[in-house]
Amino acid sequence: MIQLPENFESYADARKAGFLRMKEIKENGGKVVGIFCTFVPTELILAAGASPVSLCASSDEPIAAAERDLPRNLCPLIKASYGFAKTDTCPYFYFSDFIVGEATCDGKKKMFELMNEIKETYVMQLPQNRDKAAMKLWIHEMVRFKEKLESHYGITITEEDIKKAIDLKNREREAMMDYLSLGKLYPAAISGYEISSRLDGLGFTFDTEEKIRVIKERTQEVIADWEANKKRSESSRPRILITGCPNSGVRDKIIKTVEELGADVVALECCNGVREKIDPVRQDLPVYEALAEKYLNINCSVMSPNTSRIREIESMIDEYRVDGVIEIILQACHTYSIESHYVKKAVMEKGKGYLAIETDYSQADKGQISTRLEAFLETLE
Ligand code: BJ8
Repeated sequence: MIQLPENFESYADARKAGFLRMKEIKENGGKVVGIFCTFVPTELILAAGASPVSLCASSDEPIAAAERDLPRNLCPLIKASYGFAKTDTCPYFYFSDFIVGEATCDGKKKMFELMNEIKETYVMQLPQNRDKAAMKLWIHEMVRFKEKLESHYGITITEEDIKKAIDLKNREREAMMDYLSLGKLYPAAISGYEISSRLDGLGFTFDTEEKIRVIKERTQEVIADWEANKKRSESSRPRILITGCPNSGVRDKIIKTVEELGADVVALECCNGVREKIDPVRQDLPVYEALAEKYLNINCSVMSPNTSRIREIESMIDEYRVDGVIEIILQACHTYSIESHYVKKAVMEKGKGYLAIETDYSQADKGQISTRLEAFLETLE
């Protein structure tokens, strides 16, 4: 019999529903692996017959509890993720069989040591550049993670299982890229707020085929609507690219406000945008090599150097007809904060507007951010 947390009765209805849904999945034999980052090769989790679920937290609710163990001056994503684990208030953490972390930034890496005291947290040792030695290590980490899944579940994962999972995930990426590419349409066909919320929400749908179906259906709907209405207007709304740290916890404060102030968020160079989805896993290479190559090429600022991210932003500015770039930096995120130097330089050289916003998950700076966004958008008109 699977138990609910002790303080379950005190939870709000939506959270109770999340717990009950997960409990049912587990009671029906579902396997769930909690993940934090796009560097985790979800193909291997699927090949083990399990479902990956993202635990990257976006609420400030558990931060006070986290700050009893972690420094206050730390990224809110790390504090919130740990806080949910510590307070047993996230159904996905609670019901995960184990957690997979990865050695990305220092804060996350060290937080995983503390998290491991709450629930088993397996850490993949991500190399931080893309040379031959890094590739060799990362291939080894792919095999080691496959072996971890095998020993945890007492199963054997075959290359055939992995190939099938690669095919499935590539189809999911293609569907999501088509959806994200709606931002290339002019005038804008869809709100960036919708794109980013929908993609985050789909992280909690465990059936990948269902995810693909839902996202394709919405893409077709948006195209049909745009075709029917496009002659309506030449849009004068500035077109914005969002880049930087994961934005789920600050989406309302920034992306929604930008759109309410009269601009269109058309491009998302971030982890709930194109960053992980842009490259498929090659199907003409041995599976571990193919997975290692794909995941090592993710343009996260923890990689050094990370010039491919800057090149990607430059080409997205052209493809999505972008007027201005807004970079989101979560408080105390050193890697994105330092890399913003190169982002700003590249954007300015293309003659576009650039604004960096450093923030956390609180609402304290909401008014100030809104004023800065308004002033920035005026410069783009
Ligand atoms: S692939 S962006 S999800 S590491 S946790 S680096 S914000 S200080 S989240 Fe990330 Fe993976 Fe990269 Fe994406 Fe900064 Fe905070 Fe670290 Fe962060």
